[in-house]
Amino acid sequence: MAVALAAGHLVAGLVSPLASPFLAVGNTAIDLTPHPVKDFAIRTFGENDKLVLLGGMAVVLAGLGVVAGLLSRRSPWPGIAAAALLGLLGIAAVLARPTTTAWSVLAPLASLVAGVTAFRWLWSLAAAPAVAPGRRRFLLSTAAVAVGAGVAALGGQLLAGRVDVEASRRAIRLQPRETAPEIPFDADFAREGTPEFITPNSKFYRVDTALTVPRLRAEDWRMRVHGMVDNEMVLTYDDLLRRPMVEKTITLVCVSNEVGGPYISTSNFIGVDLADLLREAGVRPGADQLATRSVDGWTCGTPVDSIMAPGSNAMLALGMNGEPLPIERGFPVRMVVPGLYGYVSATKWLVDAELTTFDAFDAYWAQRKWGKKAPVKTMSRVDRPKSFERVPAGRFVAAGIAWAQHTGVDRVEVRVDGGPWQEATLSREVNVDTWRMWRVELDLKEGNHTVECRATDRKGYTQTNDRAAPIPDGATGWHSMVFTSVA
Ligand SMILES: Nc1nc2c(c(=O)[nH]1)N[C@H]1C(S)=C(S)[C@@H](COP(=O)(O)O)O[C@H]1N2
Ligand SMILES: [Mo]
Repeated sequence: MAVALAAGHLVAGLVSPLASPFLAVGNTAIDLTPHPVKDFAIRTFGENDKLVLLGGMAVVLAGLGVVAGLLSRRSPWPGIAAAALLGLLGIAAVLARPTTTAWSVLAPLASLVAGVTAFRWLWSLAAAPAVAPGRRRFLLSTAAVAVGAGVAALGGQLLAGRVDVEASRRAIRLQPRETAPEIPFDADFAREGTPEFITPNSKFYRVDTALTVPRLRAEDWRMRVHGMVDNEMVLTYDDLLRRPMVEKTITLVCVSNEVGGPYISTSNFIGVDLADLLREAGVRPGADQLATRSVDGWTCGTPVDSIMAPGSNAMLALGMNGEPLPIERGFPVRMVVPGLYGYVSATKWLVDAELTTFDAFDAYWAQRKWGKKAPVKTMSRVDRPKSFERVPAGRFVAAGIAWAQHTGVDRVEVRVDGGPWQEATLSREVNVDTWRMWRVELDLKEGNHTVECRATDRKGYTQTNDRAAPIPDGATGWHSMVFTSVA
């Protein structure tokens, strides 16, 4: 089993890292996992969900290896059949990946051949008369094969990492012509429990389907703008650097965020105006969807309207908080469109943009029955008190965040134990595309309490308390927190 996986990983390192059968099976598993399981994995393992998946696969494969070995005590055929079947599964997984190239199939083929050959050879040694020299020879050969597999796997890993993305990233200097306005000191209530206004890059939430982070150098980056356009374009990273560079403070939200969830962060994004670029390409009438594709094959569909509207602030982002995009954030280039959830707007490792229609094409999550269009819903969250926190009775300051992206938060109200709504104080607004913090002074009697909040946006819409799940197009409901006041 180890030899098969390692041989495939090594050949994939040479021809195309994502063709590694182990990774291809993992990526296919991610694509096929039903929502509840995916949500459970994200909730339970957070950013370690991918490591857990790979580890789980390794355990299952090792178990299959043990079973195949036990079944092969009299005849080698069960083991050979198992190696061949798993090899075929690897080939199928690699062929089904959207990133497959002509050479990709060599990697799972290497797995199949190496797996069957190694098994047959070791089996013939094991089947030799059970005398001491034969036994020793078998054990030594098995150890040698295991070491060889380790070396091959490591080699594949090194080959896959030979693209020096870190150096490419370090060499880049981004100088926005127009920088984002300074964040005022009263834009957050961090001392009272809200997040800091700008999320440090290392603390920004992360959500994507990429089992391994794509490694793409800025020098090698190309993006084709095509489909329903008058002038097809192929852009390089230098082409983008030559365009007017802007910096904008924008909040990003994930549709998978449950009421009260953590998948929201804010950054100073540096990049070029996306609407200008599409105007140059000349969008043909009728093209209502911008279908974008990541180098790892993930796709995204964005309403063209949302990008072209005056003041949309849609951009191709090259940087975050003064530095080039971190690699897991989509280096070298990602998309950002305020007002839309990330899965319909924020393509990372962006390499292709096609103007098309919503009728003609369904992107990754639309194929899985999520909303095709998904504007961010007006929301608020309690950050203090924390769940089941014990706080002193009497005067207490509750605090949290609210967002009504691209519209603006007008008001946040808070109530305790179903009592009267009390208007919270809002932090200074930075712009309508970012979150806003709230705080409110409460007078609490000793005992258990529930605090709830609800936001009203500038269109006059007040958050509904009707509970909706994140799927298909964003959760609704008031966030509430149960806590205790003690003397
Ligand atoms: N290539 C790629 N881009 C992607 C995704 C993905 O799975 N693959 N996920 C999207 C989703 S669902 C969200 S919420 C945002 C999250 O961006 P972040 O990880 O930088 O916070 O990226 C979007 N861009
Ligand atoms: Mo998301």
